[in-house]
Amino acid sequence: MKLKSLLAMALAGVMMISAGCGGGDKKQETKAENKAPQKLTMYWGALEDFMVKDIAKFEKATGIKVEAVRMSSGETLARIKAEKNNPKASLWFGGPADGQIQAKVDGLLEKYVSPSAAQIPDQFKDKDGYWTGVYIGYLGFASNDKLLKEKGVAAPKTWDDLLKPEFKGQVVSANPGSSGTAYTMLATLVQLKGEEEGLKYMKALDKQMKNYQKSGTAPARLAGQGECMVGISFLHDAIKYREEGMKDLVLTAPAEGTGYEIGAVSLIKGGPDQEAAKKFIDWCLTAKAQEIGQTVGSYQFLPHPDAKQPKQAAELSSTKLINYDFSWAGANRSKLVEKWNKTIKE
Ligand code: S7P
Repeated sequence: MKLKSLLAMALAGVMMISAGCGGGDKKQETKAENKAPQKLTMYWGALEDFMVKDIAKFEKATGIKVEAVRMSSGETLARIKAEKNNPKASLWFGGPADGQIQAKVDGLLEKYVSPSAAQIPDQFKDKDGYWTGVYIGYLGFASNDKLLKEKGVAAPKTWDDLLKPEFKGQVVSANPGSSGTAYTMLATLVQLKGEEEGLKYMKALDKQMKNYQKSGTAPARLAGQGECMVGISFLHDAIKYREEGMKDLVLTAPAEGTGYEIGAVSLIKGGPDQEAAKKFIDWCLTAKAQEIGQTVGSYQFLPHPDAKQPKQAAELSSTKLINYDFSWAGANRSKLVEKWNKTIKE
């Protein structure tokens, strides 16, 4: 009996010691984890200077270290698809919501209803909570006034004006497969004219093209540099380039109505650092964070009712917009791009 109780006591002692040791290690581990700076990897769809400024502010506010890669919408969508089983990034910021809606439909996003999203009006966020709007941009024509004057032609005022002989070989757009901007154009024309007529129009427009760019900001820049007469881009980008010195840029928007983007933010399914990603979403939806873009020339309208709208965008406020159907445009992105590719090759 004596031996038995001694053994029992000794065993209990060993158990206490090992429990004590384990607890100590855990405490140390937790301490180490708390000390390690949180990090976040994101894919970014807006301009680089906006990315650098936004991230610097977020890092300063939270101490979270951010790594970001700037890509066009089609590239981001393809990357997230390819990484589906081993996601490398947790967050997708910017670029027209269409890309993120396609990602939602393809099961690549995680629902996240940020407390900050309560402030964002319903028309600028997903009813199911998969994406939320961070800015709004209008599509249009950025023309080079000097080139127009040399040829004695007026800046285009309708979509059909782009098909005039004087613009042959003088129009630049991005490719709807890679670019969110160019996809907004494709989806706009299909919504305005119906699928058959819309694709017919795109085929006729293809004959007017000087070339297709990867990113939708390039056409406005190329028009500003005198490389083409007309670039199809979001108009806030043309305002930025004009302000940066491309004084020959003139802005027009199609009279029959134009499409627009809701630049969105969303959480990538299964990505690392989900907590940090949620913190970024909470932060970027605040009025103060939404105002950062305009400090570096990103003049999109802002969905937060308390955010100060960029005064540079005021010249766009009379633009006639179509009733752009984001759910349709997003869910049909891949299919429509395929049809466009087939149409222009025929
Ligand atoms: O940040 C300017 C901006 O126009 O860039 C995005 C634009 O679609 C470029 O991306 P793509 O290369 O995919 O076309 C817009 O979201 C944004 O307003």
